[in-house]
Amino acid sequence: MKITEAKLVVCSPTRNFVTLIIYTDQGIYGLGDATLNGRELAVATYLEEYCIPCLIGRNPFDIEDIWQYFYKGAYWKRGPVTMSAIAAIDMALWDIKGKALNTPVYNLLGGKSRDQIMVYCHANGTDLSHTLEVVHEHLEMGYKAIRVQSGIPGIASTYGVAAKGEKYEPATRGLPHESSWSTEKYLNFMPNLFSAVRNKYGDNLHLLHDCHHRLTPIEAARFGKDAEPFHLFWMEDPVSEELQESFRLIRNHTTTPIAVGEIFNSVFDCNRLITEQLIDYLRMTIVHSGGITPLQKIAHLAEVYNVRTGFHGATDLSPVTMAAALHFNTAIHNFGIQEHMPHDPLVDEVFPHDYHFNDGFMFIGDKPGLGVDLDLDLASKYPYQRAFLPVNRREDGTMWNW
Ligand code: GCO
Ligand code: MG
Repeated sequence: MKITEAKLVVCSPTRNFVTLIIYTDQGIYGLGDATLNGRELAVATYLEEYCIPCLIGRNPFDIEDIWQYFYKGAYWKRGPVTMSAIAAIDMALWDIKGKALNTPVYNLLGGKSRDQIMVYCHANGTDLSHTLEVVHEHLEMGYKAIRVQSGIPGIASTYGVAAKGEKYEPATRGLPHESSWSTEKYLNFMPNLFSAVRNKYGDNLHLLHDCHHRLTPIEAARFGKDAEPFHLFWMEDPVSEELQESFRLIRNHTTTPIAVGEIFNSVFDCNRLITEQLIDYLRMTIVHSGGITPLQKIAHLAEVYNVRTGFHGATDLSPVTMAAALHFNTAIHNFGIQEHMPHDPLVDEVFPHDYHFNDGFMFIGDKPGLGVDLDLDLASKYPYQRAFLPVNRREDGTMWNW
């Protein structure tokens, strides 16, 4: 089998997605997601100018070799743009291999370790009582694990919360919005929210929270300690991730489990976190970390050190990534949980897929390959629209992590 052609589809059915389609001389094609929120065209150009010309004529079954060709062969290793581009190629090749062998991708990754994938959803409220209402709505939908984010008294806007009545979406059209931040107000407020959720809904619910990179290590240590009575499933991204040693300081102070990794793109972002057992859940995502091929190696390393997966699953990852993640989660032993932020129904129409949600779990179908397609006619009706993630400043105007 040979790769004959590859093309990119950049579309915006409510939000932007970049999709790579690789075609072969046997009529089989594969899909890969290359979406990097707010930087979509950088990845599309990288693929178009530098990767696609080198793909033509290769045997799509040689997944490892093709991966190394684009990773080692570029000389300029790592980085989110490069790794998202390689991920799209990798996903599409696994899709092709599954279709060619007439089997779902999870069978190529070791077979089924489980039949259902536990997911967590987002309960985002403008204030404490609104957040409690939204938790209730999600419990009614059957979710067993819920991430709570809330507006904070005295802070005009914060991560993860939309205006009342609107659906939360990280990126917005036009230039970046600015939000403001006060660590002090946040740290004082959060334990009240966790306590209110436990008082109202009891202990069975898995309770999660995303600090979204905003604390220093010692502040994160206080956050984790204050949260201990409410036994969180995890605190996510407590600190900015560049410095792996930060996590030792947090770890030394608290038993609240730690999740990190949604912006990681290589094993070298997390090798110490894993081998020194500084975290509990790895949130790397297939699209931003080079694809299924490298993540399989990372997940196997993590298994040895009792680190489980908890893959990123926000709406800025397309249904192609969600399908790839579900195959992956089905196969690996050390699966922990999967994030589920449902796509707009229009996105599901543009990307018809073979997975579904029921009563707190996701189920992957048994179509060959990844089990996702792209409706090209429908996609062409929604052209790319520039959108950015917000930026964030402290109350005195200093730029801060968003
Ligand atoms: C999450 C994430 C997202 C990111 C988004 C950025 O845990 O779901 O933090 O909401 O902010 O993916 O594009
Ligand atoms: Mg997050």
